[in-house]
Amino acid sequence: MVRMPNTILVSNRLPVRVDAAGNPKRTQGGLASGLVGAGIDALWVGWPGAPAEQLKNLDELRERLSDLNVAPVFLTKPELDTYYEGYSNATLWPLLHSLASRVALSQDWFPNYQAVNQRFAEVVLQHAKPGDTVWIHDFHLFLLPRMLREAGIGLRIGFFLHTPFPSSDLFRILPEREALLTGLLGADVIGFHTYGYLRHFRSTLLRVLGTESEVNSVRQSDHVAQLGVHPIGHDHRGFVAALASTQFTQSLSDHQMQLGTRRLVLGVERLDYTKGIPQKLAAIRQFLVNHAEWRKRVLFVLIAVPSRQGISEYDDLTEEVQREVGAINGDFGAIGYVPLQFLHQGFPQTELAALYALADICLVTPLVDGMNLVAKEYIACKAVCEQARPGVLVLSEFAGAAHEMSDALLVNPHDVGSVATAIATGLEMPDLERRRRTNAMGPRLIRNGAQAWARKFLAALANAALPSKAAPRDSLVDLAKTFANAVRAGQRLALFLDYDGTLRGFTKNPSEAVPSEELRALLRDLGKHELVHVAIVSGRPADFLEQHLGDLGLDLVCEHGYRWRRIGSDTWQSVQPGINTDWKDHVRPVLEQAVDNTPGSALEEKHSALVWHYRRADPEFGQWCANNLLSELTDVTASLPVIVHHGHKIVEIASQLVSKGAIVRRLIADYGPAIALAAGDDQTDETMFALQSELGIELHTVCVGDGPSRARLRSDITRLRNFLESLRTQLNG
Ligand code: GDG
Repeated sequence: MVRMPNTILVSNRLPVRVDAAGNPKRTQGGLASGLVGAGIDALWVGWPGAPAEQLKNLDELRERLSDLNVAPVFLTKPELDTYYEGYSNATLWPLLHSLASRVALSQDWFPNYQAVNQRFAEVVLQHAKPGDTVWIHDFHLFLLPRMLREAGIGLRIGFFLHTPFPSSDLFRILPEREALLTGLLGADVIGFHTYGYLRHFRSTLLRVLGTESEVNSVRQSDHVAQLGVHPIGHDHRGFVAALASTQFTQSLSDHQMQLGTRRLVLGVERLDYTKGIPQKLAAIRQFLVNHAEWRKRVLFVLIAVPSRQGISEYDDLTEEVQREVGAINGDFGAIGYVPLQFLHQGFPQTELAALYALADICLVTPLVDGMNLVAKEYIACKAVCEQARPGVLVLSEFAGAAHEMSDALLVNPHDVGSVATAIATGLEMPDLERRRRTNAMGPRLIRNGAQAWARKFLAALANAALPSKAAPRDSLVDLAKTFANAVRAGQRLALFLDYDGTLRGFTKNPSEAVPSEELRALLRDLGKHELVHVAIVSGRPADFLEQHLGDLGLDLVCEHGYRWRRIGSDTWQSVQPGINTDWKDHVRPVLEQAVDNTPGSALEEKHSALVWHYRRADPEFGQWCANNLLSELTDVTASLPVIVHHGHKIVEIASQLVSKGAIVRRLIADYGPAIALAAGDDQTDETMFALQSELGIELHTVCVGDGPSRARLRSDITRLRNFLESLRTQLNG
């Protein structure tokens, strides 16, 4: 086994159970054996399954657990009531499964959810070293990735969600939606079972946080979170071992004898409302009504492992199910024939394997399910077990597994009639056809078991860039020193600064994005130095720049270089007098149409440009309308002297002769600096950046943001501001 002491797994529950006498026993869940089978010897951090009040001598227990490579997070009864039963199970679980009517909200739960996530972070950090890999599992710990990142020790952080991720409209119900998403985005890799869940997650980021993402990544100021589809597999090695055991052989022959010539339809699940057990019973009832010929010839065995007992919703469900099971047996049973056995208990894996091997049908009909491993185990068992009878899987379309198992009989579990028909189809299906379906799915499932899943996820995490322990070296910090030295040596310095997205962040309403007093003072101080020239080179109209920056003693350039107002003058002049703007009459109607079609969008008219703003529109619809508009403008502007520019939530049509680059070239000729800097965030700033190879001065170019750019340096608004502040300090010092 490869020893990898630097991997830490974190999940709500540990793969050990502490019994009443305080003795820890390893449990063999799919996840645990998947990870062991993949050769990963990891420390496991989690809750040991009993409230701290019931456990004696916690220090000693911690010691004993460390022998099993396990680090416990002890939780008290009040913490479990709020963090676990409350926020995790009563709020997040139904919400993530899109069962909005079951979502319970209480303001009392989230504070402890946060506090317990913090406790998990503390335990992880007690064991983690820089460079270690931490793999976090499931929705109980949505806040943990960010907490670990903020600890700043340079961990590789992975997160895997075992449930579905719902549509943004549902996720938005949560009062704490921003905190949860921000917490999760602290991870380097975030994994989902299906592409559909990933798509929902991306659209939720956009709608809740306004964060745009790529198909497989989310850029943030401090790191990039990779998004991946990593469908979990079943623990194949565990099943093969069970199939080779004597207990299996014994169970198989016992059950075979009990069944006789009768056919077996099997269901295996936790007793949870997501699993659709009442609907399954309704389908069984309908089948028995519609297919009297099968009565007495088929036996239904439903294994429902007790889950979350003591919670009224689950207890009510158990009662409802037991009542209907009794009713079905009463209605369709006969002397010596009980059609339906409902077993509210767990069984050893060998027993389960024997039932899989014998079952003619496995009925997996959750209303919604992240993946569903029973479906995979059943087919894998049919594929590898020589004694197995051929069988067919009836599978809900709403289980993640349906994406990988198209040779099952796929059903809508809400459509009781169609499930009843699928049971009949499955029972009547020829063995040859059952084997064909198993062979079509089995080999792929076997290759992609839990071990392969863990290996692939950890490989994706290993490829994620390792954050450095120290804060990232900021080349702009060095540049401030270089600039200050040059000025001290008597050289002239010029700063060409875009405004929106460069000096100031965007707001929903552009008129609110005004400079703070600190920013104004900073620009004033820099511009005051006799060897330093500062020009604000913006796309804004003249009156905005005049109003907010006009008293600072700076050169102001508006509308991307259409007009300027030089230091010491109070009038605006056209940079290139006589630019023709007759083209506006052709373009304006197209933009007016876009405003009508896109609620929340608006048209802005500048002297040299027309701008369609869609920052306040629905983000996805706005993007879609912008794409339509751009394709329409391609035709409309083909013969006009304009440039069409798609910027941050804007589409701008501007005169071709106007450019920031052209005006910066003139200002440089005028100032005569030895050294200069141009900073900007969008496509219009690229014309400034293009000058870096053209002019005979040292021009440093800074792109504020992540998009493609020819600028040599990257920054964000805060770091650029820090750079300017550091320059001011050094110039004054
Ligand atoms: C969550 C997600 C996702 C069941 N009864 C017995 C028993 N089992 C085993 C099965 C299977 C496992 O429990 C159940 O896994 P599922 O995937 O079906 O469902 P959840 O428990 O809801 O799991 C789910 C999963 O996480 C993994 O990401 O697929 O969507 O909800 O392995 O065999 N095992 C034994 N006796 C039983 O009586 N020994």
